Amino acid sequence: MSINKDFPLLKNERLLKAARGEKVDKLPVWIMRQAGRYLPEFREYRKQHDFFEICNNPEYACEVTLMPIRRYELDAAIIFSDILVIPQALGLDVEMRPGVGPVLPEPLTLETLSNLNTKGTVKKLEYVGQAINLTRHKLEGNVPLFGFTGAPWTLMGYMIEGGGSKTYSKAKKWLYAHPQKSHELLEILTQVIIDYLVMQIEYGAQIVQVFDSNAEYLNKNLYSIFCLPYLKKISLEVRKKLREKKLEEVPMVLFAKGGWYCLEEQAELGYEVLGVDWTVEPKYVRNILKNKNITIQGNLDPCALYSSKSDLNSQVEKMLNEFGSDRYIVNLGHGIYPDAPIDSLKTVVDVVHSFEV
Ligand code: 1CP
Repeated sequence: MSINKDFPLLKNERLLKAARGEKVDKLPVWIMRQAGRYLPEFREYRKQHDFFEICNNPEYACEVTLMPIRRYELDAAIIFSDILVIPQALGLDVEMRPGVGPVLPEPLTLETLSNLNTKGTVKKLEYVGQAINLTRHKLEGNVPLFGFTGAPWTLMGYMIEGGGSKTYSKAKKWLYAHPQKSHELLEILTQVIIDYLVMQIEYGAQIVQVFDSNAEYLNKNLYSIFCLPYLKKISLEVRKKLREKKLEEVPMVLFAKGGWYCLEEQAELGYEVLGVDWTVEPKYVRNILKNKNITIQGNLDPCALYSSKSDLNSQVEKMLNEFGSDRYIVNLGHGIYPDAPIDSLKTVVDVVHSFEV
């Protein structure tokens, strides 16, 4: 499959500038899960198409990616896909059940670990690259396009639990009882993630985010052993491979949800941007990360969108004042909920863009 690299000129560089630590005219804002069920047009589209059918078809994925961009003045698009396409490409079945979320009917076990299909995995994910390539063109340079992946530990969690979980105790059991097997799995995932991100960038992703949504179930000790080394390898190897392929480097974002217990360590992993959730105070974050050359992304509570317009206004303003406009990308502290009022997002974007930097 050929890659059309004759990309349109980027007209809004605000987000990439903030990621690189350069001055911006206005604060950049995007929203995790901005292409999702809170949008009536997305719900309508989902009536006609299965979740993974959208992911698999570059034209469908592109259409859904553009939905929030047409409706709001967001400063970035994020390609429509899911972190679970990696376990799928490794040979596990993943179903998206309405009202439940992702389900892996046959979760990974110690016995089936060696059955994972590790050959040609990224080739199987090239449809994501094609969706990225098409979308980058269709965006006409209006905003940059995010690629993304799940982090090794977060993917390991879904693969072993067979879906979302309240405790991730089955996956954590591996960490305590089977550390060698855990490392084996994390290493397999890390290798796929590296090549997957490089592929996304080659096809046109202008920035990439690593979602470690399940960091909150670990602690500093476990995160140091089972996450930090792999996250570092990902940032180093992606950049090395980009240089080897003579591709331009892009900023990398790490969002370790609930990973406040090792924020300082995250700053040493080679990511330009660190995402934080709403449970940490902006001042705490800025203080831990001062002089580290790190851009912060976050961290409005997704539930703040249920506030009245004037309350939401003041909460966003307070957050902007506390983070300050230096090296800051505005986002929620996690993905937007399906029942979020659609007007609230406009309020957030308006407050952010009228904030004096
Ligand atoms: O707009 C965007 O942000 C792009 C699309 C996107 C992204 C970045 C989707 C579409 N999923 C993701 C990432 C993703 N998927 C993460 C990391 C971010 C996060 O922590 O929220 C995770 C953990 C998943 C796994 C997943 N997929 C869940 C969570 C399950 C659980 O209990 O932990 C769910 C509910 C999904 C389904 C899903 N993915 C995306 C959408 C729009 C949906 C809703 C399903 C539907 O429309 O039927």
